[in-house]
Amino acid sequence: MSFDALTLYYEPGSPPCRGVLMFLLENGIPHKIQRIKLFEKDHLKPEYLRINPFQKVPAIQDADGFFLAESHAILKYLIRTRASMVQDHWYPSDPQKRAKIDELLDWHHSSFSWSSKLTVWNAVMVAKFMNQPQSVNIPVVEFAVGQMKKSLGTLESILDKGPFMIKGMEQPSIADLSLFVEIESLRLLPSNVLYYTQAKDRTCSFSLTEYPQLCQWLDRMRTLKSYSPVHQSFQKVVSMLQSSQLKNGYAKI
Ligand SMILES: N[C@@H](CCC(=O)N[C@@H](CS)C(=O)NCC(=O)O)C(=O)O
Repeated sequence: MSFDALTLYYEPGSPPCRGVLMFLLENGIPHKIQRIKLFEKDHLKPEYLRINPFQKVPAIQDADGFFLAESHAILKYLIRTRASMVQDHWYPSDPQKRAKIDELLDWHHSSFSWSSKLTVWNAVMVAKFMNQPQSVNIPVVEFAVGQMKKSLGTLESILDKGPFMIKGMEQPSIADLSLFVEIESLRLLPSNVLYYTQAKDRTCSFSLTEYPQLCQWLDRMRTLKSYSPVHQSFQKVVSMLQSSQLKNGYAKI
């Protein structure tokens, strides 16, 4: 099988898409990118549903036509099929380290990512970019922010034990990568999360500076060579939001 023909179905605003692309670039894995525009509902079109019936990005198509969705499954598939290209620290062969990575990846999707996505999607994408503040369900966003803060507190305490998320590791794993892209997207949030909604006078505060260990870890992750190329357009959006609303403050660190 020729691996050159790996296609990544990608939307730059999507954290799991950025995580998969960072992984491909970090390990020099040849790939092509096909943009899926969520705002234009490309992910609901019949030709994409054939690739990913779950109606989400990211997804990949391998050279032999094999399709796969879900970022964690994609990362592990790439590790298994391109073993010689992938540096061991991303998913070490040591079974206990690997099990701890799996544990954190599962926890991420069951406990953290839904609250983060729900918050950013409603408080920024729907309220600001789609200009539909009236359709944001405020109690749901407040609940999601509470859950998100609880998860960030858990990650903060995990980082008491070492520079990366897996104890005993001096380099990042795929669990660090997957969490990183999700947490980086929280920079889109204003310091009053409800600022763009119709409840902007209600306070629902958020700042990553409340998690100092996490801030240091984010800085460590930003030194990866794939960070800048993958986050260029994301950074433009953050800057645009910051310059239009500086007086409100941002969850910037
Ligand atoms: N657990 C999935 C999450 C995928 C996901 O939620 N993708 C979002 C973008 S970040 C999406 O495609 N949303 C479109 C929709 O739900 O309609 C993964 O890790 O790949």
